[in-house]
Amino acid sequence: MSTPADPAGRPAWDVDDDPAGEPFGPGGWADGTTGYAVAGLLAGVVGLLVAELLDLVLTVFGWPGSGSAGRSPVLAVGGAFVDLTPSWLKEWAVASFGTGDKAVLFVGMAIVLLLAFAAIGLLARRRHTAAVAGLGAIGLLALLALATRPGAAGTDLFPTVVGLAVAAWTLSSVRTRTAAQGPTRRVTLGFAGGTVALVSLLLVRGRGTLGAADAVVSRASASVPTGLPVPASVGADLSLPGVTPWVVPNGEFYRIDTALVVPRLSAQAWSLRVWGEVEREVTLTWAQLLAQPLVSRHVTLACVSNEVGGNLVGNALWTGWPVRELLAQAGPRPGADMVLSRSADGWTAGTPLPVLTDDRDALLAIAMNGEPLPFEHGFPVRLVVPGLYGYVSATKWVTELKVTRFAVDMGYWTPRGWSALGPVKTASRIDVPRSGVQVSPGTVAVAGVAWAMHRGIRAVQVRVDDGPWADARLASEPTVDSWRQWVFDWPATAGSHVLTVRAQDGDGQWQTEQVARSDPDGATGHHAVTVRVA
Ligand SMILES: Nc1nc2c(c(=O)[nH]1)N[C@H]1C(S)=C(S)[C@@H](COP(=O)(O)O)O[C@H]1N2
Ligand SMILES: [Mo]
Repeated sequence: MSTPADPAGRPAWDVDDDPAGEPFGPGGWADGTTGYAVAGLLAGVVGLLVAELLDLVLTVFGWPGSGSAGRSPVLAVGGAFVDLTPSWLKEWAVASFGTGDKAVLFVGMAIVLLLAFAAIGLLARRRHTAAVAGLGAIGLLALLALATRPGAAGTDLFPTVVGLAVAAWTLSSVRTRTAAQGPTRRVTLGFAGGTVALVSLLLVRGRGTLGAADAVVSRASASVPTGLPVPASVGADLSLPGVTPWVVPNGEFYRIDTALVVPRLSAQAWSLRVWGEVEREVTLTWAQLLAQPLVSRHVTLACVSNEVGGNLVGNALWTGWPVRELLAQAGPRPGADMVLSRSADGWTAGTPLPVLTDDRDALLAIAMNGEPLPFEHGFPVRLVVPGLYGYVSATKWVTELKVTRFAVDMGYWTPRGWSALGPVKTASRIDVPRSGVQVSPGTVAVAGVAWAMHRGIRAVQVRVDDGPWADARLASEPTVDSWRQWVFDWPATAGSHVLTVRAQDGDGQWQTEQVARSDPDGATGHHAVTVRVA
């Protein structure tokens, strides 16, 4: 391969047809190419920094943006990307990164943006207008994302417009200076400093505490009513080492949502509007909710994206008010068959009306394991509905219940390739021994959890290799709305063995061995682990 080169040995794409304008000699870190790339990076980063800083300053001074991403161009583009993600990509992201999927999204966005800024800088070397147009295109995308966030207002665009102007100005002035004198040391330092400042700013914003001091105070001072009867759970936890505890502590509970920044609402400012096909619209405030007769219930939440053997499932003690009482006050009209619940950040779930009004105690929950809901899990109020996957029921930061019909409305995930109805499928999981480990011959406790929320678990069986199914011993089942622990004493013999588990629900149905992926309505198949006995 031969690259046409000029006398200085530069590749063709780097040859300046106007040598008088070439500021740098060939080679060295600060040759023309690097200098212009860094100029583009500086312009982009400074523009973003200005926009994000403006948003933050306005928020801290009590004027938060109105859209779900506030006025942050980074969060708006990230949020739009999440909303536009096809279900296979979402599946892959959740399967590969779990709750870390958001960090991966931001790192990916950063790489794409930095490459684009560098390319714009290189473009600026020859064609300044094209470079500015490139900046404009990126800015336009950000503005589009901002304008289409749920709840967005025109004023949300202001910081990004300012940032865009600053980016264009920076690019022009740095370019002129680069052409005149060449040294890019200050520019590089400026870019490095700007990047550090931008990342710190986004981290602070991402934690969501700045500008939400009232929410933090509100949660810290929110007290869960004491003296409520805690439902009995004797014998539900076998306390076997390595088995997920029957009640999962808040800090270990799985988290799944589309929120790039956890919404931080103040309970005092919160209200829930019930409207749509109802006799009377009702608005419930925090104080009114606390004055209701609250109950505590153990309920297991499961994510439809959970793979066979996966851990996007957990059991907690939820305290709240049965939502059927609130719906009864509003009076659903005949013909209504769905409640579209909406969160403060515009996410929605479509839940069958009968599931919310029957005797199963679907809750407007205010507490999780005796504490006010953690922000990540929906403070101040969320829905918890026994028997349904979270994506059709468990709305966190809930602010609205629209009584409607499946024929009229759809929850967030339905147009994205997920089923409108999401009853939990019967499943079982082996927690110990873990797949791939080595155990000693003799009696080995094979144990785990099984779940079929609101139907309950009647039996669990374990199979060794191709042997017969054998009954596992079941822990007690304080409620059919929670998962159930099980243990099987396995007389392990030397060699490599495959252990498989299956569960039967309270209706007598065995979980299917048919392998299905999680979209559109939940994964199926038997969980199996391979262990070596030696
Ligand atoms: N506001 C809001 N609520 C939401 C979601 C969301 O994206 N936004 N995701 C749902 C999904 S898919 C699941 S599985 C559960 C998870 O609840 P957790 O994060 O408290 O475990 O929340 C549900 N509630
Ligand atoms: Mo989910």
